[in-house]
Amino acid sequence: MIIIGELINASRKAIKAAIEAGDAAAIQQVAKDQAEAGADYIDVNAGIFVGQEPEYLKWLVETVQQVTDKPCAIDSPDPSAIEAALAAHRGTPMINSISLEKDRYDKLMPIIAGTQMKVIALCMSDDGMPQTVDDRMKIADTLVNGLVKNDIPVENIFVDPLVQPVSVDKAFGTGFINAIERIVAAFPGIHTACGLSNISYGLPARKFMNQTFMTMAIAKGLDGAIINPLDKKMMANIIAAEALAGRDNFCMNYLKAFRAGMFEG
Ligand code: THG
Repeated sequence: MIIIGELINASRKAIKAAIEAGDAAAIQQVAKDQAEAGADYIDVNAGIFVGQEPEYLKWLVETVQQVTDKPCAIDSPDPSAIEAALAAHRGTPMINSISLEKDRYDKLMPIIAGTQMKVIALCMSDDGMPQTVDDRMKIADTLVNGLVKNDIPVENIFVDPLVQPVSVDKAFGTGFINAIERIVAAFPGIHTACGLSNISYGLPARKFMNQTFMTMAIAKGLDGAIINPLDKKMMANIIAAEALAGRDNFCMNYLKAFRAGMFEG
């Protein structure tokens, strides 16, 4: 599982305050904690700051990279904010995300074409949120073909079928899970990703719902997720589910995690 740490997001109170105060140490602590807990990428999102998003996103990238070698997942719907953050990024980041929304697609594609960056392809278009699995597949097909034509290797594409809250519509859980199964079958070598905790929005005991949903998604082939890596039960659950799904030769990762004490407490 490719873990993208979700915690440096300005929609969270402490992060918003740290950005406004220019408190680099506070941001850096959250970056270090997530890297140590097993994050492969550190998501950075300054989306609530309309007008200042490019400047703040760039600052977040610089600030995070001063304390960790883990690359960032640059999280914005605005191609100019992504471009500003990219200019500051060392190494190979993840772009979060491109979608089929015309303006976003047309502006972002030339920035990423021919590069080795990882790219999240979000199943969203100008027609709004996809409703059915077929809607998602249609968008995914157009996005993946467009990215490959622009010399993004299929192994660097992470399709995100969009997790929506199961409290809003009981079909949203299975809709997502079935889309993962179809995407993995349709595009050999592709990766998948999602903002997993959207599933539990509006419900109590969110961590419990998130952990269980993760297990269901792993069974269908999910191999990337934007999550809270400080949730120890979630991290242990991922290790166990991947072994059970046949993605851990001789349960080596599972045994290693056990020896490291991941299943205690
Ligand atoms: N797809 C893609 N990118 C995304 C999303 C997606 N980026 C944004 C969002 N959705 C995913 N990021 C978050 C970040 C924080 C939270 C949820 C989704 C969140 N955090 C808890 C809080 O602030 O209270 C803390 C988590 C915890 O303690 O367990 O809710 O769908 N491509």
